[in-house]
Amino acid sequence: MLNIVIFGPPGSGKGTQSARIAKKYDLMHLSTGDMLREEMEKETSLGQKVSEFIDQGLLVPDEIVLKMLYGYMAEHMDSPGFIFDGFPRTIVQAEALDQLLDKHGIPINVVLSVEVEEKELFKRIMGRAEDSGRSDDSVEIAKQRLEVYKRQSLPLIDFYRKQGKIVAINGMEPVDEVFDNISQAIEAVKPV
Ligand code: B4P
Repeated sequence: MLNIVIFGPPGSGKGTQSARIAKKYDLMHLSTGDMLREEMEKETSLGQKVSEFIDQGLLVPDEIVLKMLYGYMAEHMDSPGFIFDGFPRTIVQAEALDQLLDKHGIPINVVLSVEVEEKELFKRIMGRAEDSGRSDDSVEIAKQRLEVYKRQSLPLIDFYRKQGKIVAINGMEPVDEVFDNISQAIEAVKPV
């Protein structure tokens, strides 16, 4: 199995690159952001609860995200691997993922840390806002999401650095070039 985590601030291109990675390496694309938005669109009771957090630019509580993710993973354990997009976003989530994968005897092969300057992040989120219809694509909420990222998600870099799994990716380049660099990083860890 090939398991990849893609990590980065909001608007860094995690979703964009994950779709390409999933296609090239035949991996199951697990985007917690997409899963949560689907619940919101279906207007389920979970969706309503989740929107209270997303609309404010806050992280959805760990227990909700973990339960949802476990459900999706359980349905797809026969896939050749996973690309975890936007997950984990907290240390609690990262520890839970390690425990779950350990139980199945499968590792995370690499954690791609996509680095993009703040000014560019805002530019991209505002560009996406034009047609995304996303309730969290506004300047105010984007600022909040960036603060939340720094406070709750950035510590994951150290967490995975200690495991020797972090590879930094320059996310400032055009999409195709970012993908070429990501592909090289994956080839270096891909089981033969
Ligand atoms: P996500 O859905 O993960 O969204 P994101 O971080 O904003 O976007 P991403 O980095 O995927 O950017 P994209 O490819 O679209 O999260 C949304 C919310 O859900 C969170 O704020 C949180 O509330 C909740 N959530 C999700 N996961 C959670 C978890 N694990 N725990 C708790 N809460 C969770 O790229 C952005 C734009 O840039 C696009 O328009 C794209 O076209 C453009 N772009 C991409 N790459 C580019 C490049 N190289 N050059 C120029 N433009 C580029």
